[in-house]
Amino acid sequence: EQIERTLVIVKPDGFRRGLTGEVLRRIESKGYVLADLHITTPDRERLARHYEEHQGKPFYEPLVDFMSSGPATFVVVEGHRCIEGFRALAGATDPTKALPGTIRGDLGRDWGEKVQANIVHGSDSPESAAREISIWF
Ligand code: YYY
Ligand code: MG
Repeated sequence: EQIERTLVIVKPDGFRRGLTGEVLRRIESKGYVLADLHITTPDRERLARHYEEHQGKPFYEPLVDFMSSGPATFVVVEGHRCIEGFRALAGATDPTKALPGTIRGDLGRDWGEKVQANIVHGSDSPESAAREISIWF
């Protein structure tokens, strides 16, 4: 059986709120491995490639503004079925709707802003994971 790799980002809101360690703790407690990691303020050029599927949507510009607003932690996570597994840990995109027990449900909320500041990103498929890891690593 093949070990998957997924790209996790602890977004600038998570970094500012001091939640990076808490997110990494949850990933490790689940049994996944932190294979690589770095902290950087994401540049708009790489964000445009990362979020290319969302270009033209109403939340796209606020999303890129938010994501480039400060440091974020980029993590390659490894483990069997970790792509689906991390999405389950993260919870629903809208932190108000995300179930308690998930990262977004336990740690996130709506801040009345245009963009959903939802603490984490996780790749949604093996193809996205490979593409996103190649952008940031
Ligand atoms: O994969 P995931 O992060 O759960 O959601 P996507 O639909 O890929 O959207 C990416 C990113 O865009 C989301 O994490 C927050 C933001 N966003 C938003 O601000 N408002 C929306 N209606 C949808 C997405
Ligand atoms: Mg997505």
